[in-house]
Amino acid sequence: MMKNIFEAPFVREMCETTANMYRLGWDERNGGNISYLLDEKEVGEYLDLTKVLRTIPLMGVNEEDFDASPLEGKIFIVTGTGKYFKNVEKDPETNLGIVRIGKGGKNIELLWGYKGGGRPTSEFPAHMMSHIARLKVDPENRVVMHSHPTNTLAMNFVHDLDEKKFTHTLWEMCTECIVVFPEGVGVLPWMLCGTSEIGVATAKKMEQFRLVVWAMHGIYGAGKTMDETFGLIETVEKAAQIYMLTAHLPRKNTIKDADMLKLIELFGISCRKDFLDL
Ligand code: 2HA
Ligand code: ZN
Repeated sequence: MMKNIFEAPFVREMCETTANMYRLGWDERNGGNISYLLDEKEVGEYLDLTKVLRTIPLMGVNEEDFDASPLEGKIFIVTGTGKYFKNVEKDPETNLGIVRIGKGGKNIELLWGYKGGGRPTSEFPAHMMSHIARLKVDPENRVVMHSHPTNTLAMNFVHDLDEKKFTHTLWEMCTECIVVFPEGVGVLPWMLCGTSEIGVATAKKMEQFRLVVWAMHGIYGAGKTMDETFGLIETVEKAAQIYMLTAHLPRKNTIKDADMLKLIELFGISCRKDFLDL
């Protein structure tokens, strides 16, 4: 007896996370996308893995510059292209899909979802390349998340986009920022989204960072769990909010770099020391 896929923890997590992100105002219309690497054995409790509903080519992507073969056979649950985060919870089968990367990484096999002819997010190349990059650094990485958080975006328009300066300002805005993302935040200039080019650039940053800002577009996060990944973006967004609430006001107090270093020592972790001014 197969278990009910609508009750699968990974489907529930996708529903809850997209609903939270929508309610926070981060994912208007079809903005944002999530991909989540699943455990084959666990998925097998809910779906017959020999039953492929549809084979979907890796659309809009030049075969020579997007090689998904390192992910061959891996199964992901992914938000659908053109679908709204607002609607995932009430209709996961239309708005989400469970896909397996096909032979040679040339296509994907739909195992569940995308009811009515959907397909994975237009940012699928950036997601898959980010998974490949993160798995090399952290074999336990499972989640890649893209979103348009309001204050993070606002900050892109008024703050220097230099990685060190951008990270430093975020670290200064909340005491725990440096502990949550000690490696800092990668920043890409404005680039055309949905392309392999932005996927390659994002994945390159993902070798160093779990967070990558797409200037004047949004942010990418990666992590072992949905909570870790959401928490990373949430913490950046909180810091950006405090920055946007205070940037135009005279600054009377600040968290000093020497104090940030004390935090790093207290938590026994290492950080991008070259992002501090000591
Ligand atoms: O999926 O956010 O970057 C819609 C987007 C594209
Ligand atoms: Zn986007």
